[in-house]
Amino acid sequence: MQIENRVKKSTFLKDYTEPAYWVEKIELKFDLYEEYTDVASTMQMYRNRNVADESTPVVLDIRDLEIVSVIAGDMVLLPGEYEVTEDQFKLAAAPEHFTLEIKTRLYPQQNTSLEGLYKPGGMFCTQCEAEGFRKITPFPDRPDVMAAYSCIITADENRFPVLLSNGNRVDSGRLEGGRHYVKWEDPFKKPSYLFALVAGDLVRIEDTFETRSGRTVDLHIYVEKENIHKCGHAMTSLKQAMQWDEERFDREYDLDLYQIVAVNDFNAGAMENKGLNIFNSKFVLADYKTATDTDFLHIQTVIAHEYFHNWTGNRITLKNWFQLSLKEGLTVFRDQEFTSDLNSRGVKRIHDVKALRANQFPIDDGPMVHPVRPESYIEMNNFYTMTVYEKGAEIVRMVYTLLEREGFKRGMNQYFEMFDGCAVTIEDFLSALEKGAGTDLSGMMRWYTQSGTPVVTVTRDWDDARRTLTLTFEQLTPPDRNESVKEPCPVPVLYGLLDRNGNEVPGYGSGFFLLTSEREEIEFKDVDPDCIPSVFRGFSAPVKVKTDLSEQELSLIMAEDSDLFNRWDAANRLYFREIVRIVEMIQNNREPEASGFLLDALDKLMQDRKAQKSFVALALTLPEEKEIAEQFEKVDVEAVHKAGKYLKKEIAAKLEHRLTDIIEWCMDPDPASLDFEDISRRRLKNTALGYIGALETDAAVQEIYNRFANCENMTDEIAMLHVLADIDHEARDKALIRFYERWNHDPLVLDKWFTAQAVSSITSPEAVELLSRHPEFSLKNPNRVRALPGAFAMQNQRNFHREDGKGYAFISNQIMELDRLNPQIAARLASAFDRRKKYDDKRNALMKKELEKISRSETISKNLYEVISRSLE
Ligand code: HT7
Ligand code: ZN
Repeated sequence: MQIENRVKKSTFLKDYTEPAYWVEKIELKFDLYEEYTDVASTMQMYRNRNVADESTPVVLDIRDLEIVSVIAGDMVLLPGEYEVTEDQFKLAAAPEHFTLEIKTRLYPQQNTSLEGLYKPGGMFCTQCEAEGFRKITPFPDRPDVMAAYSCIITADENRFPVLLSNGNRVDSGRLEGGRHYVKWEDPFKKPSYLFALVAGDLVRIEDTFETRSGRTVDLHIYVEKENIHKCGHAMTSLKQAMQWDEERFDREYDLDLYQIVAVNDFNAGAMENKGLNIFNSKFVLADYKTATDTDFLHIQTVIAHEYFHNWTGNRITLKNWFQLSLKEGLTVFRDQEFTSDLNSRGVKRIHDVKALRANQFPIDDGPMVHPVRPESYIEMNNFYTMTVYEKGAEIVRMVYTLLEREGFKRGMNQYFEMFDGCAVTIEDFLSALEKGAGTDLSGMMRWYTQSGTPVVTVTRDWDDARRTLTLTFEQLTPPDRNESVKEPCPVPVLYGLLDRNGNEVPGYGSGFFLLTSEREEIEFKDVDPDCIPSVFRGFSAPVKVKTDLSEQELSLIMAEDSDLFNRWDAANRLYFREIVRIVEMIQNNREPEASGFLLDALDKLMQDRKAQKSFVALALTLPEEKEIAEQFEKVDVEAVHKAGKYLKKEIAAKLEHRLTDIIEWCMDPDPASLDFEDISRRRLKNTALGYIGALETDAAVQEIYNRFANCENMTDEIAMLHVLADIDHEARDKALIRFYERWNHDPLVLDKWFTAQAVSSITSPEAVELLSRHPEFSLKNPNRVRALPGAFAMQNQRNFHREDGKGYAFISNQIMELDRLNPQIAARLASAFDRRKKYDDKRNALMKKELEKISRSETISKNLYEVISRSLE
């Protein structure tokens, strides 16, 4: 590759040093115009005596900045008196305390990267995490520099009546020429990544929250006029989160105003800027006609997540970006707990683990493998991963298991007390927890520093004479690019023991032990030889578990275990075994046949009227092709597809009467209700209808189409559309046309239309390419990218990996075009090639060819370079 050094430069944790100059205070002034924006920044700076003296230069970060003027102290500097390189602004030296005033001119209208200040549609907004503030003004753009901010915004009063920034609104007024201004002051010091500005013609819904100390907080959610009726659920979720954080974590909100703004063009889900959260509109806007139950639940989670950051992230922030999981892993743990407390704990756990296994485990087995606390990065934005977020949350969960609820609470209170207002490390976090809880957590740090998923193998030995069952646990983490030899991690194991009827063996109901070395044993004395261990209940550690349980034993756990997670896990393991078996039959040109034990287990499950309906829906859901692929050393794409399709159809054919009963059992939930029982009814009914659709008979298709045409909410409508989109029948086109005509005015629903086609096993690369030329498709909108090429590459196993490589070629062209507009999103899409080694030589070579083509691009961004070069390693 002929790549400039800028693109290849890594930042290392081991090189961390304190900043040479601190910023006490920064006053910002933004003059927003149609063609450009002028920014004036006045910083009160002082030297950090720990690391700097009078000869130490002042070095500020910059990116794509036009510097207009510089005043240091009261001296106007000429361009030769300061130095500007591609990524730095430098003054040769500075006094101990000084004022630095820098003016820049920005062009937000042209900023398609959606980082820094940009102009989506008719509004202005910012995204500064991780390193976007340097695209606004020169600054030590690092999380350990915490400053007091004030911000004056001026703009045309008619076009931008709403002008927002962090903190409190302290002044406003009219200016000449139809312009106006608003001044904001944030009383809390913060790092630059939490700065935010919004300007636009927006409307808001208002509410208040009374904190437990009796303060009234104003809550404002801003959206575009046409969406004003879709904010109610977001507001309810915000109030629930505020209440919950007081109750579970003793955390009260600190400002008098909490603002949320929804924008359509946004790289991620949302951003926790102090007092002014900016959200992807997908995680704010919902009504039951246009959003699914899953959308509603996601909104609740994301609103809570950003709110919880106010304490875990904003008030206590990061010493450097390597510590990202300190705020993200911890805040994901908090939002998971919130959702579990509000809905169903067992069901939430299953959803979270399913996502971790499907998306994080493969990262650990791929080229981007990294520890939860990475050692180096080229582009920080590439490290906002499932590993940092979800595996990070699993580590916090293990700590929670070790300390138990009360110990964990004491530990967290200690953390808040010790580090409020500071920028800290993961070590600081663990030591505060240890101190508060009075429990040794040494060893847990290894989970943060060592990459990879440990594999724990559990084997049984029965001693007849002693009537003793011995379980041996052995852990091994495969070597990877980060370490060739891995050390054992502390692995908490929650377990129980079932008798032959599936009842809990008394005395072993809620067992716990901590596996700390490579191999350890536990004994169950005086038990029957046919008792069955149920290990890693609730998925007590983020490991791959191998057991020697038979199909019959798994079926018993699936039917009877008191632990909902292990019931689901047993079902999932049965599916995997069955599909692997069917794949082998197909490969050996044998007629596939489903096993009696699986059909019996499902027959029983479908009749279980005591079970929670959402659980039954999850336990009836076959693993996706992408998940099945992970079971193989080398994937046979077509055989996996055929096996999955065969099994679904066979279950439907053999158990059709049970499915019909289930549909009956789940009848008539209120279409607008978000009550968990109603949501569960819809989930289970739609899962059962998915099986009916798999029969693919005219009668079945007709039934699905009729239901589709008469749906009363988006949950049912989109579920039926997905079923139809996967069937090669005239009803498919009819349904897609109908849906498009009905919903093309609503961007978030239109995304669903693109996705329903992108993930369908009968959407060819040619068809998806055609969709990418649809007038409503645009690479400029990240939601649309995720909805079409993103969904195709990540969720359409069969067609993305079509043997002729056309799927790969389509995605690589999209990546290259996208990289010129939005490198963050391009790099995300490029991770579709990360599982290359799982595929046969021909597909592997075709993927490699595309990666090489991308790598030859002269203008490649560092985001994309990092992902592609790792993939090619
Ligand atoms: N802390 C935020 C992470 C983030 C982000 C958000 C929007 C756009 C780009 C972004 N890069 C990183 C969101 C969160 O985890 O809460
Ligand atoms: Zn977060």
